[in-house]
Parts: sequence; C-alpha cells; structure tokens
Amino acid sequence: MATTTDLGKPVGVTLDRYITLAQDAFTIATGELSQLLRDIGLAAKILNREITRSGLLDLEGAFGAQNVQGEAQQKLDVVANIRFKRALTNGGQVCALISEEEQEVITINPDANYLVAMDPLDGSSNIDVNVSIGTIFSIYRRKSEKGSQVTEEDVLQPGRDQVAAGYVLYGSSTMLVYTTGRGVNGFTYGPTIGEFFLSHHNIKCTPDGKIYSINDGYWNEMSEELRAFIQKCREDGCTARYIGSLVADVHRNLLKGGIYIYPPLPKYPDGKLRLMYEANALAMIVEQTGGKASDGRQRILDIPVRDFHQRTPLFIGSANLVDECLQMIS
Ligand code: AHM
Ligand code: MG
Repeated sequence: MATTTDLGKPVGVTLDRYITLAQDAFTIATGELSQLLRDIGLAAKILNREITRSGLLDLEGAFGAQNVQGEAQQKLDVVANIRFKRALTNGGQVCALISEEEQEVITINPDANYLVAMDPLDGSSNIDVNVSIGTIFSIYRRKSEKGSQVTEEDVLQPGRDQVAAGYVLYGSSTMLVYTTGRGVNGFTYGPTIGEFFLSHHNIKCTPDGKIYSINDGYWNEMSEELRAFIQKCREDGCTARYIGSLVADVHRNLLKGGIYIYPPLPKYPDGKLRLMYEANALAMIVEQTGGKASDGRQRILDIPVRDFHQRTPLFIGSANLVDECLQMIS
C-alpha cells in the first residue's frame, strides 16, 4: 500500500487522499484529526470562492464594526469567520474555537477532542486591493475529559503543544500548507476541479536566506540594534520584500529563504501579531521546515499563554538569519 513517503510524484494526490495516507501511518489514529483537517480544507475552498468573487458581490470594504482588537472588520473578515465556524461546527471534531474575530472562546461540541485557534482572514489591509491574504490555524488536543466543559488549561496551551498547524494563502493561486509535526506539505488548489493537490512535498527552508521582510515605515521607531541588523542585511546584498500579509510574507520566505520581522514598537510594545492564532501556527510550520521563530528573547512555541488574544513580536524564517538577528538585537 502507498504511504506518504512514497509520494515522489507530487501531481495527482489530493489533500483528502494525503490526509488518509498520513493517518494510515498511525495504527491508533481515530480519524478525528483527519476529519478536522478535511473540514478546514472544505472551508478554505468555500472562502476561496467568496474571495475570488468579492469584487462582484459587494464583499469588499468595511463591515462597519470592530473586532476584539479594536480594528475595523472588513466584510470578508466576517464572512471568513462565519464560513470556518460553520465548517467546524458541521464537522463535529472541535470542542472550542478561538478566533481573532471573536471576543470569547466559542464552545462548539463538548464531546469533541480538539480546539482550534484561528485568524480566519489575515491581511485585512490587502483585501480591497487584490493582494494576497491568508487564513491561519492551530489545532490543540484538549487536556480535560471529553464531554466536560472546556477549561482554561485547554484554552491556554503553549504553541509547542499544537498537534497540527497550517495556513491557506489566497494568492496568485490558492495554497493550503500544513503540518502534523512530521514535516510540512503544500497543496495547490485546482479551481476547475475543486480540489487541493499536493504540489510542495516536504518543504524545507534554506538556513541562509537573502530576503528581509519588515515594514520599513517604522524605521524611526525601531531599536538601534534592529536598524543595525537591517543595515547589515542591505550590505550583505539581501533584497527587501514586504507584502503586509503575514501568511504571504512568511510563505515566500519559507520557499525562497529569508527573515520576517514584526518588532515591538512604541504603538505595539508587545508586537502587533497575535500569539495564539498568528505566530504559533507559523512558528510550528517554519520549525518543521528547519527554520526558527522567536519573539526576540525566546522561542515562540515556548511562550506561556496568559490571554488567548495576546500579542507577540515575531522574528521568523531561515535559521541562520534569525540567529544572526537575535544575536545583534540581544
Ligand atoms: P490583521 O490581522 O489586522 O490583518 O493584521 C495582521 C497583519 C499581518 O498580516 C501583517 O504582516 C501585518 O499585520 C502588517 O502590519 P503593518 O501594516 O503594521 O506592517
Ligand atoms: Mg490577523
């Protein structure tokens, strides 16, 4: 029987097939996590349809409300949240959902084993201008007994306890990239067929990248040490690339080699990005490919979680570049 390691030829293996093959590698697997991954894949397809039609359906622009971070919600942010909530509810494998768009933890099915933390649609400033945006998700196994109320211990798990994580990039093509802790694989969506196909098998991030990604507009507010690192990148012949959509910036650097930085700033002393549904998932993915992710002081995946909406600075990407940056700023 075929296994995931036999998948030398990338074209032709659908996401569903791959998930099934990966599950077969575990004799004790119950299929619940596999089903949850399929549910996320399904929601991603539905959201992809909404995104590609958004200009025609009056789905662009502001919704007129603010999310829990006090940021203006875009209509597509709201649509994405609804689509994922619905798919996870119908799938039945999730006991609780943490979402960037929801103030509180959403209880879904107390009889389920998994919690999901997600940013249903990241890169809000790029929605209206046809630039890449993404979905980010983290999956945790609950610590408490099935059937009981979800506890604080279930909800505030550190990133290293993720059992799976991934993202969907709605770019020039739509891709779903995920890991269950055994390498990272990318699946490209074939819109005419309506399936994700394995296109990037066992992604590895080169240790020495040549791209740095940081919002240069914050130059005057950055620490001197960080400015010195950026200056060094320039002198070393690195190129600057910054889309302003975390998924797209990290994905590019994962494939090409580079570092993405969102530092602490006077207006965001703890960084802007959210630990539980932005940084942790990408940190797990990047580490699985051989890269590194830090908040400037410690590994992202080891940061204790006090609040599921907490923010963190983020230094993520090619291992040697991240190390060099951390050395210079510490
Ligand atoms: P969002 O969750 O409101 O979309 O904000 C997160 C986004 C990231 O995708 C991106 O990397 C970052 O904010 C860009 O911020 P800035 O415009 O400050 O550079
Ligand atoms: Mg976001």
